[in-house]
Amino acid sequence: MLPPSRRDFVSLTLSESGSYTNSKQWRRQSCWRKWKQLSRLQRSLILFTLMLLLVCGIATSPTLIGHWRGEIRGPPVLQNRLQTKTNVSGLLGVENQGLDLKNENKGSEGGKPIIRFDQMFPVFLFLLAESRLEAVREAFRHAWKGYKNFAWGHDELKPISNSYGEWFGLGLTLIDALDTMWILGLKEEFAEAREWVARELSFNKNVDVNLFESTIRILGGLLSTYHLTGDSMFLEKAKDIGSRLMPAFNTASKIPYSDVNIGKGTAHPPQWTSDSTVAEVTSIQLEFRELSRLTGDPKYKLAVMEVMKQVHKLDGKQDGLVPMFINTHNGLFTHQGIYTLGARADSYYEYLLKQWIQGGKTENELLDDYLLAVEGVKKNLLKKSTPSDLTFVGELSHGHFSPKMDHLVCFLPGTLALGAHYGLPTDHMELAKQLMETCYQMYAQMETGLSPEIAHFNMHEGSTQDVDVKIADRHNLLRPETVESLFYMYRFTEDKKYQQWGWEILQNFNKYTRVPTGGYTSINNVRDPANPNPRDKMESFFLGETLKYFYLLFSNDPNLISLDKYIFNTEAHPLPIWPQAE
Ligand code: DMJ
Repeated sequence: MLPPSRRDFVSLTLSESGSYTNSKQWRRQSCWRKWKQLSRLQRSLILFTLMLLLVCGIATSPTLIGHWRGEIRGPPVLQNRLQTKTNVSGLLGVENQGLDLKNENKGSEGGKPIIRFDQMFPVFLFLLAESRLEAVREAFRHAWKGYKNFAWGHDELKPISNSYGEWFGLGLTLIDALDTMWILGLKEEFAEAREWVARELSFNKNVDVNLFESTIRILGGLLSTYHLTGDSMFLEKAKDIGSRLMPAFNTASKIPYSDVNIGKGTAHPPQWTSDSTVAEVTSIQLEFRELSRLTGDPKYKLAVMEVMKQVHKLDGKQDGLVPMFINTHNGLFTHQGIYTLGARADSYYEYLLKQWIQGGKTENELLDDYLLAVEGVKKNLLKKSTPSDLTFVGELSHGHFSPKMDHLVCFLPGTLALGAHYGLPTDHMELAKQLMETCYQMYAQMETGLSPEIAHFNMHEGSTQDVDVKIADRHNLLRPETVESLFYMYRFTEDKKYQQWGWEILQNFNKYTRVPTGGYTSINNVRDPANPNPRDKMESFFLGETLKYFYLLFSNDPNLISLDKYIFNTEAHPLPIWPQAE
């Protein structure tokens, strides 16, 4: 599908038709013109290959190898990278090939110099990382091109029809993408988007917005961009949307309604119910707590912490696992008996841990609820698949176990790893590693190499494949959760296999979801590489989250949004961890 997109990556033709003049000068000009016509990624890949050849050439040159022996010299940044701990053999797949990677035999043997692989590979890894980072920047620019040309200032790009879709009418993709551009170093794109926010973005609109979605994408995006840039314009916008969302909390129970009219200052539940979703009302806390800290006005924090207090005390949990709905009139759980780590419950668990970290690890109720829930997952939802023994997280429905796992659940390995980094039990990290493998297999076992929205795991003896996908679940929405977890796993383990898995996934996004005229699209069928069937929608989280996490995954710099200084909200917007004193 979308074959022309490959042109952006591979079509490099330097041969000329015979009808032109043959002079050397013309050929030089022609080559130069061709070179200028290439995309940055193409140029980087060519340069990368040439450098690699050069490095290999030096490595195998007996005269040069002597000079090379001892230490590799280079700019400080390169020297730093060279010290990075690496698992080179895993990355290159050269185990058992007899290469002396550690090269215990330094110096020469019988007069012949020995190749210093331990010194050569770091150079290779540095170049590899740089080319992957550039590939993410290129993917972002391509997505941005579509948004800019066909959807500028609107919520979402429809890349197949070259048009746009509105949800809230607030430039959702542009706001979600602001801090990604900043982190990727895309200065021009960022400056243009900043101008739009400053001049065009107005929240004084008669429009209903979903409290959760606008909090995590808009409020979260503006707050994180304010922190990264120090530009107070973003803080002013954040205050504006934050205060306009507050009417949602005017309910009998203080459990907020799902929808707010930010122009009129009114709020209401969805038309068909007076319930709100548990994940939604418990995943707005990082943002509102931060808004209180920045403004000095406690009303935001008080409103969201009241929700946490009530949910903490509520009956109806099973071993720390929460139902999916909560009533805004009486504040009780409804539709009890179904427990999942997927849609409608997922980020409740994520925000328990993240609030505890944000607040300086002092709010014990949050930690207790998180630890209890992890035990609840282990006891009720964890099983192994057949034939590969993959550990997966299923669902419980009125006591009956279902081997169904949403792609959304793939946030969990990253969250477990984050908790272990902050001193929680080491078996959380072990579980994170197992679940990470499973989430990767949800991609690798599909014909397109892209995960479906929902997988069903086989548990019966004699199964030949671990993952089954129902026809209605075969879509892929460009979701971030697996890439997000790969990022955490790589940061904490430095195991290169996680970067390699992410690289495979990025290539498959490029192969099956990239649209030649600009943008990436959701697809309907991850099992049919011949016809993945595009959906004509690029979700804002593809730019806000997926591409950002790819970039952070491929970076070897742990200080690029340090996990000791920032906590990511559930839309991948980094917010500061509060100084201990507060
Ligand atoms: C995003 O809006 C957030 O990550 C949310 O927590 C879950 N859904 C999407 C991405 O899948």
